[in-house]
This record gives sequence, structure tokens and C-alpha cells, in this order.
Amino acid sequence: MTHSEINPTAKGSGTAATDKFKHEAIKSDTSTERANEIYKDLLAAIADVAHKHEVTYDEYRVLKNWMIQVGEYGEWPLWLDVFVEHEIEKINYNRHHYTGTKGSIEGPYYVENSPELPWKCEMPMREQDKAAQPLIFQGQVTDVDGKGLGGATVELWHADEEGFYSQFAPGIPEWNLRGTIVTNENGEYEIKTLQPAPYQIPADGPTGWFIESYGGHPWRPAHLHLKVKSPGYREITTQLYFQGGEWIDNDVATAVKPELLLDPQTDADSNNIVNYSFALDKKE
Ligand code: MBD
Ligand code: FE
Repeated sequence: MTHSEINPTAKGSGTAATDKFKHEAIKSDTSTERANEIYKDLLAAIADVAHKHEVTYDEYRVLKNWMIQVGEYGEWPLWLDVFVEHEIEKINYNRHHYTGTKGSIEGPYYVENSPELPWKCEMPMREQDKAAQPLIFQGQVTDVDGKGLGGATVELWHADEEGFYSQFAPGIPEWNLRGTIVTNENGEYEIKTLQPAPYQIPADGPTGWFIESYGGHPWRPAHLHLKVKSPGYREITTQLYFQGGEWIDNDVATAVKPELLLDPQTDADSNNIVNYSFALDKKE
């Protein structure tokens, strides 16, 4: 995938995220019946809020202008994934009786088909990324009874030390800090990457104005994004965070869960090293 105009501004990353989303196959399972059930409640919820707060015409115009801007900046993927996706994730998790590893939101910066890497590997990174604190992330993909799943895939993607994701900021190699790790016959992986930093969502566009308007902050705690897949098992989309890290308790995207905290130790070579395993539920 190539994006013609990517720059490290809200408009640049927003445009790239919108462009990517539009090119994904959207397999939507919707119907007139569902729409008919939902739209009335949606409009009623909007009416409730408007009446409760006696919304003025000025406020209505501010909203209308803001929504136009979100579209023009390509920031609907960003705004929706930050403020709404965590609820959708929760609803769809609670619909089943899962006992495997908890999921979390995907966010706007996943890209399919990252290059395959062997079970023991180093993430693709630039020389400048090697100045960051190394992180060795190891563990095993298993079923819920602890049986190792060989040939499972662990897709990992995360931001660099400056908080930029490849393909959504300029000048970064296409697959930097993105890879699809294939587990060994025991389901194990051992991945060398770098310790991500806390992440500030683009603040110079309409999502940033939205946050400023209520006096909030645009920060997410440092995180790794993962998708774990094995044939016959439920795919997990999740994120991992770092215990005691900044913004853990007030993630702007409300996507931290206590089960998803890592506590890396420093080894003799000054690498941060951490073990975290994934248990996959059987597909229903
Ligand atoms: C991110 O990196 C992210 O993970 C989310 C959920 C939203 C914006 C940027
Ligand atoms: Fe992220």
C-alpha cells in the first residue's frame, strides 16, 4: 500500500487512515430490520442529550462545523476508534463465554499482510530505532487448556519512540515495527523489538479540538498492538501495556484492562524482557 500524501499532522495521518479503511474489504452484515430497530433509538439518544442540555443554535452550528472538519481531515477512523470502539469491543466480547486472553480495540493503524517473521526474530527497524530501550517479548500461543499451537501467527505493530506508526507518518519504511510472527511447533515466539513510548494521538486536527474543548488530554499509555490467529480458534485483537506506565489509569481511548499489563524485567544485557502468553478460545 502506498499513500501519496502522508505527513505527521492530523490531516496526513487521518487521510492515510481513511484511505486504508476505505480499501479494506468491508464485510458488513446489516439489514433493514436492524437499521429500523437502531435508528430510532439513536435519534432518541441525540434528542435526549439535546433537551437535557438545552443545546443552543450556536452549539448546534459548532457541532455541524466540527463534523465537517472531521471528514475533511480524514479523522473519522481516529475519532471513532478512540471514543467508541472500546464499547463495541466490550459488547462483542460479552456476547460469548470466552475464557481465553482478553481483547482490546484495534485502533486506526493496523495494516493487513505484514511480512512473515520466524518464531525467534527481530522486528524490522531502522538504525535510529535501535537507540531505544530493547524489549524482548516472549511467550506461547496455546488453546485454553494450555496446549501449544504451532504455526499460529502473532501480528505485532506499534509506534516508534517518537510515537509514529509506519504507513501513517512520512519517511518511515513501509513495514517498520510491523510483522507477522509464526510460532514454532510448541506455539512459542521470542521477538526482539523496542520499548514503545506513551503515545499522543494527533492533536492538531478536529479530534484534538474536541479533546481541548472539554479540557481533556490526548494521551494513550505506551502499548503494543497484536492480532493472534490459529485455524479453528477465535482470533484475538488486543493490546499490551506496561505496569506503572504513564496514562495507564486514564487512557484517552479507554482501552486498558488489568489482564493486559506487562511487567518487564531488565536482563544482564540491559534488555527489557517479558513473558506473556495468549490462550485462544475454540471457534464456536
Ligand atoms: C493509536 O495508536 C491507537 O492505538 C488508538 C486506539 C487510537 C489512536 C492511535
Ligand atoms: Fe496504537
